[in-house]
This record gives sequence, C-alpha cells and structure tokens, in this order.
Amino acid sequence: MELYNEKLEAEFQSKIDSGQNIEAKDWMPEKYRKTHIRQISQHAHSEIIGMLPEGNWITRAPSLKRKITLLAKVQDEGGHGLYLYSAAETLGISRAELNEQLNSGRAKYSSIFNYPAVTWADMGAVGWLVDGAAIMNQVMLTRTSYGPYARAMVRICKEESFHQRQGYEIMLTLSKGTEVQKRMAQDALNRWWWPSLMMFGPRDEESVHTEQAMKWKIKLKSNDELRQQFVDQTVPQAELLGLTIPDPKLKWNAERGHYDFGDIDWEEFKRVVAGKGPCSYERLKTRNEAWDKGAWVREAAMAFAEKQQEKSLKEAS
Ligand code: BYC
Repeated sequence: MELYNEKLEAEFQSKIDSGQNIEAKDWMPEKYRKTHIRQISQHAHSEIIGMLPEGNWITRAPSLKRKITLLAKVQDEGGHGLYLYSAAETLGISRAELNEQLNSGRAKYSSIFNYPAVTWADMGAVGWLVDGAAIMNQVMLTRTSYGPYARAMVRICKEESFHQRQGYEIMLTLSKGTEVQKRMAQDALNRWWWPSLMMFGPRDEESVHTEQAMKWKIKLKSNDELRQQFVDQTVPQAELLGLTIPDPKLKWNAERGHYDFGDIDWEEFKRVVAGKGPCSYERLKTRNEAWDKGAWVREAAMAFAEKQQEKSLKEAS
C-alpha cells in the first residue's frame, strides 16, 4: 500500500512539474486536497466579507455614476466568492460546511477587511491598494496547479483589474480636486498602506505553507517577493497622484533595483488575523445577520427546486 502511494505521489508530482493541471477526479495526496480547501475557502470568505466595507458606501456614493460602479464592483466580489466556493466543493467539502466555518468565526479571511472604511476616499484607496495587492497575488494563481481554482482565477483577475482602475480613478479625481479632497485621499492612503502590505501574509521565514505550496505550484512567488513587487509598482502610482506613502524609510535602492521600505507591524497583523481587528466583531455580526435574513430566499429556492423536480418526475412517468 505504501509503495502504491509512493508511486502515485511520484506520478502526481511529475505531472505538476511538467506544468499539467490536477483535476477534481485525479488522484491527489490528502494534504494537497486539504491545503486547497484551506486556501480556496479562505479566499472565498475574503471575497464575501470583502463586500462589507464597500457595501457600506453604496448608499452614500457621491454621484449616480459612482454608485452604479461601486454596486457592480461589490456584486463582482459576491460572484468571486461563489466561483471559489464551487471550486472548493470539487474537493469534497459542502457549501453548508463552508458557510458554517465562516459564520461561526472559525474560518480565516483576509486581514484587510477588518479595517474600517471611514470616508469616500477609502473607496478609492481600497480599489487602488487592496484590489491592486489582490491582483498581484492572484495573477499567479491563474497558473496554479489545481485546474478548477486556476480557471476561476482567470475570470476573477479580469474583474479585479477593473476594480483596481476604478479605485485609482477615484484617487486621481480626489487628488486633483479641492484641498479638502486631496487631504481625504492622503488620509485614506495613510490608513490603508500598511494593512495592504500585510495582505501578502507573514514574512517568508514565518510562512508555514510557502515551501510546500511552491513545490505544488500553488504559489509561484513567495509572500515577500510579491510584497516587494507591489511596493515597486505602487510607489510611482502614488507619485503620479501627488500623494505621499506614509513610510519615512521608503527609498529607491539602485543596487537592489527595488524600493527599500520600513518595518511592518507584525504584532498588529497577528492580532487582526486572530480576530481582534478594529472591525472583526462587526464584520462577523453583519455577515451572520445577512445570512439569517436570507433564510427565506434559500427556503424559497429549495421549495421551487423540489416542485420542479416533482413536476419533471411526473412528466417522465
Ligand atoms: N490575512 O504560510 P502562510 C480579496 C494566514 S483579496 C489573514 O504564508 P499561505 C478581495 C494563512 O492563511 C484577499 N490570514 O499561508 C480583494 C495561514 O493560516 P492557516 C484574499 C492570513 O496560504 C478586494 C497563516 O497566516 N486573497 O479577496 O501560504 C475586494 C500562515 O501564512 C493572511 C487570497 O486569499 C492575511 N493577510 O499564504 C474583495 C488569495 N496572510 O491557514 C476581495 C489566495 C496569511 O495556516 N491566498 N494568513 O491557519 C493566498 O495566496 C495565500 O493563502 C496567502 C497566504 C498569500 C494569503
């Protein structure tokens, strides 16, 4: 049995090494299946909880155009959550279990969504920085080894890039506006900068999953590599806006060909991931209320599906 597993595992790894996808019905090590359920479900939960900070601003958007755009973005995020839940379900976990893990507070979701969105400028900063960081990490996931996840990510990335641009365009409008608008944009950048850098996860030496994830081509770049790429890409964008990144240690390093940047507050990161972020309680409460209020929709959909099934059985007999 052990020899048999070793052979399967060797075949599995060589498939990954040669760039082939693993599909739902293919043999896979149990750890690969569990790792994917963990990552895909955390990602799906992030999309669902990620709807909340921006959802709060739909009724307060400053114009009809902004309102329609924000509404579309938040709906896209709901859609991303659903594709990802479907991808997780191909690995043998049920939607009910996934929902229960999120609603009970047992599941992790991205630290970033535990921060408050306090002004309209935050809609700009979230789109620009949070979606910008998300794309940087997610483009590599379009080439991840698990087929259903990789395919879901192709569509998600296309939509994320629109999200990033709409955020940047809000920042551009504010930074070219009145003094007060410019101050709002700067204040939003100040508050979202460091939490955005934390989105990439712990430093490489603290990242427990990276080594295995790289062998399985789940990750093609490490947390620190992606964080650096994000800083390098975002600094010129901030300059174009005429805004200052809130990091006195930020400096171009010609020798490395990258920006050096200051220390991240990893204690804050750990607190937020442990459920003690500024909005952690509120996010989970809102999520549970939405779940309870949606019960009648789920019941109606089930009743309708049962009726349809009865009808088609009758017609068939
Ligand atoms: N927040 O060994 P590591 C979005 C956890 S974007 C909370 O490096 P891994 C959106 C990690 O789960 C955001 N927890 O792990 C954007 C692990 O804990 P467990 C979602 C974090 O998996 C805009 C532990 O720390 N994106 O959805 O190799 C609008 C050790 O970390 C965080 C994704 O989920 C964090 N920031 O690397 C709306 C992308 N960072 O599980 C929505 C897919 C780490 O051992 N995910 N942890 O208890 C990934 O690419 C990887 O899972 C990560 C972490 C890079 C996030």
